[in-house]
Amino acid sequence: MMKITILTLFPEMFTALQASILGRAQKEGKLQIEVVNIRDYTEDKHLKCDDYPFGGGAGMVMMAQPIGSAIEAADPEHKARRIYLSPKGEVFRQQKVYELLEYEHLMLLCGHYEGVDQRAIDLFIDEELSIGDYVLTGGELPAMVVADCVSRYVDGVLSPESLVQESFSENLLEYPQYTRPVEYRGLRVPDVLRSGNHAEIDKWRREQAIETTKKHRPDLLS
Ligand code: 4FM
Repeated sequence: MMKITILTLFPEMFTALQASILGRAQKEGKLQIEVVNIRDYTEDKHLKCDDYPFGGGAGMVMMAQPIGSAIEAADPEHKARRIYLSPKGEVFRQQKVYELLEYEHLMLLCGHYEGVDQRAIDLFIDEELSIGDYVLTGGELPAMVVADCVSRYVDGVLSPESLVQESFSENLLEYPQYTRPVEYRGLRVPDVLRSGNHAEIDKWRREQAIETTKKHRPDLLS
């Protein structure tokens, strides 16, 4: 059983994640996704969780206290791998998915505003990850991306067949797929795919995968 705890100021954003394919895995007891509202842990009488940045500048900074208290309540013995999602992190790639699968408990901290007080990161976080070079309004979508990628490999979430031939498994992008009908708006399914010759089909797919990779991701070939 894999456990993923998500710490956020916007817990409503995770209702979609609880449904869908991951919802089924949770009902079957293979996966547990726990969403924690950081605001429940503030010691401020007005429930404030952010404040102005020392040194000035735009926006607000998430306070260390509510984050620290929420993390310690959810993982008192520091058994979880504690991850902060932000554009400053190491870029999240498929290899990292396999590394994270070694942990029984993952904790994902979603940042907002102009960032998180650095002391919360220094004291409570094991690693900082970014899902890519763009700036979002918060770490909630990145946390869903990480939770979804990792959950696919949790025993019984997906069929093993769906996991064998996928992008990145051989450092190539996927070949094109077709289903019925044989002709749609003048475009026909390549004859080789209907030939029944599996050696030829494998050869065609490999060639297509190499061509797509050359065109869109030449960095993956070198
Ligand atoms: C933006 C968090 C600014 C903190 C955000 C600051 C993001 C990403 C992201 C929102 N997280 N990969 N890209 N988070 O944009 O992980 Cl200071």
